[in-house]
Amino acid sequence: MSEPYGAVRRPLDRSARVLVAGSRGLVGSAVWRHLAREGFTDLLGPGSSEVDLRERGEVFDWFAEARPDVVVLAAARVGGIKANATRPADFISDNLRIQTNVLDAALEHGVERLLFLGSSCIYPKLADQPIKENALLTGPLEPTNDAYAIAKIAGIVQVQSVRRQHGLPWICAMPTNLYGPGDNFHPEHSHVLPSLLRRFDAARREGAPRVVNWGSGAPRREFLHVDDLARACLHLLEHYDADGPVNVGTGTDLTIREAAEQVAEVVGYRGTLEWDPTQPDGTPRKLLDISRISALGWQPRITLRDGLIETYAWYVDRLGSDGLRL
Ligand code: GFB
Repeated sequence: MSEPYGAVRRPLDRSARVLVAGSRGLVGSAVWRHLAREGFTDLLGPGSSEVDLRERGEVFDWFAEARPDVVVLAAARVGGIKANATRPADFISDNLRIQTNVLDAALEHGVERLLFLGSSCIYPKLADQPIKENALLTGPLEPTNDAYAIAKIAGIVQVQSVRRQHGLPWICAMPTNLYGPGDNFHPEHSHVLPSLLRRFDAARREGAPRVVNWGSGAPRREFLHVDDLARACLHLLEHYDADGPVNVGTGTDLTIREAAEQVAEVVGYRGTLEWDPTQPDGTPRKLLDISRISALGWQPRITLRDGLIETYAWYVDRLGSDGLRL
């Protein structure tokens, strides 16, 4: 049998100095927890008060001092459909600057191993489903997040260019829609699952008879728990070395309406779910083909239901009993 595309066995030294860029965010904090659990002893994750990754000089000074061996580039300006649609200039500018600075500094300081994290929104709006990695740059993007997607595509091409020009084994992973403990629960700017957890929790506490969600409820989405992504990140760093990005997802999706029903059940909200068609639906479907990473030996482990229960518990714990502090 032929080897899977890009397959290698290249374990990372547990004493390697690893920069987790974006270590305070949803993805970075999960990657940090996973690496610590796996025995990594020299993790670095400067916060934005230490290094503003948008500032080139600060990033280069930090690299000169810290000299990491490995970089996981999980830092990004992220948000849900409305944040992307209303602040595209911030999304393209911040993300281009963050990733260009970190990738350039990593190159200048000879970082051997690097993983860049993109997003499933890099693929064309109407790509064939499930979406294979080779769908990249084959059609127009979803307009609600084209600025973010273009920045992420630029990051992929920069990593590929470094591979080609400098021969470094840097790689890219493309996660599907993520959720989990540590997510942003802002009512307007967050992604759909934290938004719904917060809205249904408030409605249950207030005894509201109905909640109104955005859009038609018909779009389909795939949701991956961020701890599953964190395992995938280390797995790819140790088992993958090729030019093409690698999708990371669950391989199954559901409608937003079905997702909302699951959230209502987890929260214990028994009122009516209504839909506001004046709000954007975004892309109709975004299901990743995960055969590339599956062939490398990674599978998701956390079901949506278990993940929602855990994320809701984290939210309630974080907020205390009044549910109003975020
Ligand atoms: O998670 P979400 O904001 O991002 O929205 P996208 C997913 C779907 O849920 C859309 C619907 O069809 C929304 O209209 N939805 C229903 C809601 N109620 C709500 C709500 O209260 N809040 C939110 N946020 N959505 C993002 C991209 O797209 O996905 C980013 O904008 C990124 O670039 C991210 O790629 C993973 O899946 O539509």
